[in-house]
Amino acid sequence: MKKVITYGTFDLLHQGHVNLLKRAKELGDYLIVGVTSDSFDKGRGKLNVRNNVIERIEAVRQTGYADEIIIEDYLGQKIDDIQRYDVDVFAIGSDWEGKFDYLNEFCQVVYLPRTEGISSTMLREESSGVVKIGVVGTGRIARRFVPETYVVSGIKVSAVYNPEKGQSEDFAREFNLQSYSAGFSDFLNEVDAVYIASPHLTHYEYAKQALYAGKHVLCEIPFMLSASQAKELYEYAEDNNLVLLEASKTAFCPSFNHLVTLVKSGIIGEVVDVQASLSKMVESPTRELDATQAGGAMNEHAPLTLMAVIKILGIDYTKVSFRSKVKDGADIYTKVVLDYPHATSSVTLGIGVKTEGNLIISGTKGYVYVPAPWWLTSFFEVRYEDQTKNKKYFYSYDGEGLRYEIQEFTSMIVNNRRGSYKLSKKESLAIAEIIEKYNNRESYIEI
Ligand code: C2G
Repeated sequence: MKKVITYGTFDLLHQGHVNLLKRAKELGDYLIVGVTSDSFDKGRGKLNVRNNVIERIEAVRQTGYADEIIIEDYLGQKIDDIQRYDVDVFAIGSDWEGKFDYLNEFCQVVYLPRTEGISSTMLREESSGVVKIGVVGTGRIARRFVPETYVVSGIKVSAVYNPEKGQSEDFAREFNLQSYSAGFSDFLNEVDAVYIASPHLTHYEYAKQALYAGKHVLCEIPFMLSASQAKELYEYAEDNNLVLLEASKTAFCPSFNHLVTLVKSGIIGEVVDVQASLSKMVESPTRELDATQAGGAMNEHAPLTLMAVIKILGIDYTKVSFRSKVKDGADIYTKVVLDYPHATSSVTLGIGVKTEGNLIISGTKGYVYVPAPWWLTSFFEVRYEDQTKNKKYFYSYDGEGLRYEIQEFTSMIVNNRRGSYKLSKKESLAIAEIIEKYNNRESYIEI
């Protein structure tokens, strides 16, 4: 019996896929189809796959060509499969011409003609169009954001806004965008959504204007410096069927998501303490150390660290208190203690004080250790008294890591989803509330 194997994502299964499967089947007697797992596709930068793995497997099954369907979950698996299933022919579409020649060592490799004029990407774009997003602000994070959108299908940066004409034009030239500096409403007319990466104190106004103009908003951290402003905008977005998402990048990273689900599944028992720290030294004069521009360790670093605490312990804390070391009006170091009915937590934040940048979640059975920089989580370890039970988890943290929040934002727009379980409105509001309490100097001690 001649065995053939082929692989694919088979998203929004179309005639091109059907032709390919038919041709592959004709090469032998028995066809094995490897359908990529959702995590494998994420890992190789296919971030906007519409159908989940179950739907994609079902679609392949319904073509009637597959004698057996397997899941492709890791790089290098093709070599294992070919040997394990004693495969004679590996077949794949001609868009991969030459890319799988290394499999010749294990079986015959055949590149089959690709069907022209149809692709999953085309279908995805046709079904929902491409979200045109405008960037507000031209600083470091905005500069990192634009290239990250290139790997997410279904979204395209088309315009940039900065009231400083020169800066807007430079940015526009660098990334081939439409530049706006005078009219914010002209800029809004050009786009479907905005990414706000402007100075902290401008977030609320820009977000509000964008929402009022009917645009979806992805807003950098610190999202809003007041809970009432955040609440007002979330309510407006909800009433007007718009997406408003806090760009807390780590909240959307696969590794962090997995960490949260593992902890919530009880692998370290009952969680008793979460300690998250983050320090980044900056040199004065800079906006980050300027109290009049909402600088300081708390405003800069609390959003990500509090997000981690809240994702693990929830929003129902019983008490919050703050300790800060202040220089020229801005906190260069702040420690926040957040108590819960049966647990405690702390976040330590430095901007003019250097401290560790790890995340430790302690439980009654063990603890999770995420080394610095935990917010770019690509590795963590679950540790126990009996060290033979320790387990290390590794992930790929691709690019600048902004692609995950961009993917979530795009998916919310396209799939008409207005909330994200990865960072819910309630969680985002709780973070804004704690930051506001700090800025109002509630339960605050200067050291
Ligand atoms: N295909 C085709 N004609 C099209 C579109 C796709 O013949 N118009 C073929 C592709 O060449 C591939 C298969 O259909 O052989 C599945 O395509 P995708 O779902 O896009 O999967 P792909 O990303 O090519 O994954 O490990 C996975 C494999 O490397 C292939």
